Amino acid sequence: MSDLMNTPNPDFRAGAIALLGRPNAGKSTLLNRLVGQKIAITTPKPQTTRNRITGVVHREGGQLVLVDTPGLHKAQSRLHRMMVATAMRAAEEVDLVAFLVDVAQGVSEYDKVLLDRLTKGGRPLTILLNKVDRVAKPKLLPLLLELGKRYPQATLYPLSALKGDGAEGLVDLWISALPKSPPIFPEDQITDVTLRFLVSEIVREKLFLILQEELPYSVAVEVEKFSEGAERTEISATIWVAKDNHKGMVIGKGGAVLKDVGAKARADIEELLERPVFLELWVKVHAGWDERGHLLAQLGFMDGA
Ligand SMILES: Nc1nc2c(ncn2[C@@H]2O[C@H](COP(=O)(O)OP(=O)(O)OP(=O)(O)O)[C@@H](O)[C@H]2O)c(=O)[nH]1
Ligand SMILES: [Mg+2]
Repeated sequence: MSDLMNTPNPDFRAGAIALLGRPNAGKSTLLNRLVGQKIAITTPKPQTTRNRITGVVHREGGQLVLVDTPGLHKAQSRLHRMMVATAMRAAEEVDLVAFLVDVAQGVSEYDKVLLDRLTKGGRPLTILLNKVDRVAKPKLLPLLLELGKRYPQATLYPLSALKGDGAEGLVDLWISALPKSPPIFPEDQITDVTLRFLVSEIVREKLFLILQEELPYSVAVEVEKFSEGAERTEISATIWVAKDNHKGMVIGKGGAVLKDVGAKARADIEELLERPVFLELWVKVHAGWDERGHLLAQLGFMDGA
């Protein structure tokens, strides 16, 4: 290492920022965009993210530790109550809170309840008006005025997480708002999640994209074997479903659905690991897994509900 790299920069800034908002607002898309790599799965379906996922943005003058969270909604099942609790907890453990709003949807009454609560939390708040690529500019103005009036202490920032418009400016804005601090993560680390977790999420993303209606919400994926062979990485994963009749639906006629999930997941996993992958998928029933504490814990959900 050169002397330059060993000399701490006294003006370096670093801190944690939680990404909160309703399901589908674009939190995971923003995380991936700012980190510059896909570490969180994203789908057009709400309630995609189930865990908190940390992504690290490294810049010359600072470091952002972004915490992606499950979408905030009026949760029904135990799993979903745990997801919401995870997100609200994240808001208490960071230096700054970002709340994403889908501008094509506008600000709902529920958004306002959440924003009212977050402004009372005492942390600096950025309201991100996401998906600006989906609306004409003049339509943004009433939203900006309404939010500006109701939350004068918040910073309002329009952007498109998908297209990237405004992304780099946001990084600069956030770095300047964080406390002076040495880097929290080493320069080569972009996330805190394991490869096993990333692999299980890739499989779940394909299930979310391929399965219809409510079915994606009743599946969970657990990687049981992950071994680096000489030629290829061998992975075996279980897809848990909550009901007997779901099993057949996940497998499909002649195994067609599962084959499709497996092929698409394998392609992404090979890209992630940069080597050939053998992927084996099993479908197992665990009645009501999304209500059962021990399986939820086994699948990596904290019991807070
Ligand atoms: N047009 C447009 N679409 C976007 C933008 N940001 C996200 N999306 C899309 O919105 C959908 C939801 O994005 P996600 O990033 O999964 O949303 P999320 O907030 O993480 O959702 P949950 O994990 O369910 O809470 C996906 O289809 C994204 O491609 C944007 O700036 N513009
Ligand atoms: Mg998400």
